[in-house]
Amino acid sequence: MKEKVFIFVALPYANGVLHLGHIAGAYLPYDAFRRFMILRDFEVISTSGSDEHGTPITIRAMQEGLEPEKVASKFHKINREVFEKMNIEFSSYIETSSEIHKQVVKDFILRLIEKGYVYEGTMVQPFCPHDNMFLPDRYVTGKCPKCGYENARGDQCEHCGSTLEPSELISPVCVLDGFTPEFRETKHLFFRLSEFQDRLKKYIEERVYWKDNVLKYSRNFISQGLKDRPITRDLSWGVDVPFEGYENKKIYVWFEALIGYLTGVIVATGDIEAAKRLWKDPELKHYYFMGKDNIPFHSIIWPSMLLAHGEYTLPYFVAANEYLNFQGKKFSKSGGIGASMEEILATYDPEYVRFGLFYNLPEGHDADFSIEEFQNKINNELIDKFGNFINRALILSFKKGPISLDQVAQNNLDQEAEKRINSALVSFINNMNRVSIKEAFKDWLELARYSNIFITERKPWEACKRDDGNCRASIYTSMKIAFSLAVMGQVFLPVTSRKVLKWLGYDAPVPITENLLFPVAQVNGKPEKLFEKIVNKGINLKLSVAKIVNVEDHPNAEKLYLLDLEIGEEKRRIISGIKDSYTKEDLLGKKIIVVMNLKPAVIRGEKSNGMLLAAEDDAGVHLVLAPDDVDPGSQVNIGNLSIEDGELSIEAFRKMEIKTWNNGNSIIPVLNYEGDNIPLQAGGKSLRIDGEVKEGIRVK
Ligand code: B3M
Ligand code: ZN
Repeated sequence: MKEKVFIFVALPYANGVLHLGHIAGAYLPYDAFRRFMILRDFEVISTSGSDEHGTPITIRAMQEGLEPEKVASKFHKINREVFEKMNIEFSSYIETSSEIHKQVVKDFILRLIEKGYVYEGTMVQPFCPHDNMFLPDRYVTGKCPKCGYENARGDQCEHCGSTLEPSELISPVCVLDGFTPEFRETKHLFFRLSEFQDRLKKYIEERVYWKDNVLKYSRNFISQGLKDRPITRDLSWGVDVPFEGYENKKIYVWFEALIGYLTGVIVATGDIEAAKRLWKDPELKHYYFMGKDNIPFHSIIWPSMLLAHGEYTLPYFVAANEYLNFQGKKFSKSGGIGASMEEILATYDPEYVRFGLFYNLPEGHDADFSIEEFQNKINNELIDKFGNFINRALILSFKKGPISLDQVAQNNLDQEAEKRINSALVSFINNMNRVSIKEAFKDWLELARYSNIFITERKPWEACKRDDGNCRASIYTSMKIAFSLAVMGQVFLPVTSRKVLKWLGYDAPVPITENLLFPVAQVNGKPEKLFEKIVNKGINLKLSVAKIVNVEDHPNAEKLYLLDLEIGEEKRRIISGIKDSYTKEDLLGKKIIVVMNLKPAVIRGEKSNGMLLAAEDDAGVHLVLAPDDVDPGSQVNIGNLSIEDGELSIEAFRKMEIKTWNNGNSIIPVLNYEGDNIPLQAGGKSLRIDGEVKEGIRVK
């Protein structure tokens, strides 16, 4: 019988498209670990899902003018597609608004009520008299009482990670209208967290094998004393409270989302009894992956909930990564900093994205992601080192035909290579076992770098010209390195590794062991090139951010404006036919996008030196705007295409298909280039379309 493990990864809020920071912080390390455990012959049940309730969703819904369920199902679908493309897999991926989840939560909470761990109490909560509603969690912001950060949210300070109550914020304001809230008394159900102080302290003390960041945070949390926590909210979107008098309230989103792990196992196994049986087993290990702001919920709250419930074992491992920044700034779904996964996947192969993120995993400390460095790593490391070596080794072996181990007599260089393979494998396995994914990736990468050195020094092609015993040995050893890289690589680059293993004659996944047996070096079918380098193709379209500083009527044309623009140091005048949709006042100060290298034209006696980007639908014309904090004069990037010099004719410009694309968060302009939708960006953020816009409009 296989040993069973659960591997969980935090349920992402369905309020936006996941970005690289999320994927690097939690989902990719999770996926590597999941693949590793399967290849180590564990039976793995893994789960995650969309966290669809709570204020992150309702606030987003309000901003978009949509119902919360619409927002949730929209991002659930998009994020599932992101995972699918990235080959990040789950035994089950739930939605917390599903009936099954609501039922599991209800049963869980009823048991806690029955056992006396949940009680009714009153508390003061911020209330906005203007909106006539209580302001739970993210409906208030203010200064963090712990670190002084100005924009802390009512549930947590993003800056120092402290979990907060809205009443703790200094100078709180309502996010809906900026009003200062009153504080009113309201009743809520409370979870007796204080009851678990001693047991939790002992539990954390025993987790000596956890990483420093998680241990430190958890110890600190406990040392401040565990306090009872309200687990209901004055909200209309969420899981119903199974308690009389709570018809207008919902369960606190964190409290029910954590129970989502149980729902996930029930969905994966098909029934509650099976799930219970597994989870009760004292031998069962469950692992959790997440970003660092989720630590206390997993290392303290969830274990306490499980203890209160009484039927389940506690988390074995809580792993949390630090943050990945984007070109020096913090990723922000709402602030539009950093490309969303949809944008990235529209431009790059998922295996490249996986490689780039493993290379830069924010494990142990924050890391930074830049497009330029990413491209360099793909070209110089993945392709020039790994890809190139695999190619050389496989072609040599293909030409030579099968070589079995007993035919070879290895020389010193081969023996050195064998040692390298073994130590890489041992270290890789140790690191993966300790959930040190980045270290394990380094073991792999080091062997990949060495592979090139080996083949260059060993020169199988020369030995093969002489056709002595060295020829077979050198090819065999090269192939064993290739095999080992592919076996370990199964956890990082699943598609690439499968391809290589298939050429080597392995159709099924190859289990990972310290002693890899490699009886015969052979290649099935002519091996092809593994990768294509990223080349920045050139395009003759120069776009810049321009600020409108003056607007006049065209003296000879009723429908046209003359716009004076400031583009950094440069000043320009263009003519534009947007009078039906914009007044002069609307236009003044706007940061628009101008085609810089268009041949100037004279329109009804006035000279126009450029053209602005705008989209059109039934409602009229909508300007394409630059992100707010990007300065006039900044160049607009078109994916990774390099901008070539030269003047552009209007005909050539019209042939470039610029269109709009719904990226889940908003409608953005993209350039359709050789079949790919390449987002137009300034300052690392997508451009946006002004105003309320329907899907499918085209840039004018
Ligand atoms: N949805 C936090 C987040 O997306 C949260 C995790 C729930 S795991 C039970 O950052
Ligand atoms: Zn803080």
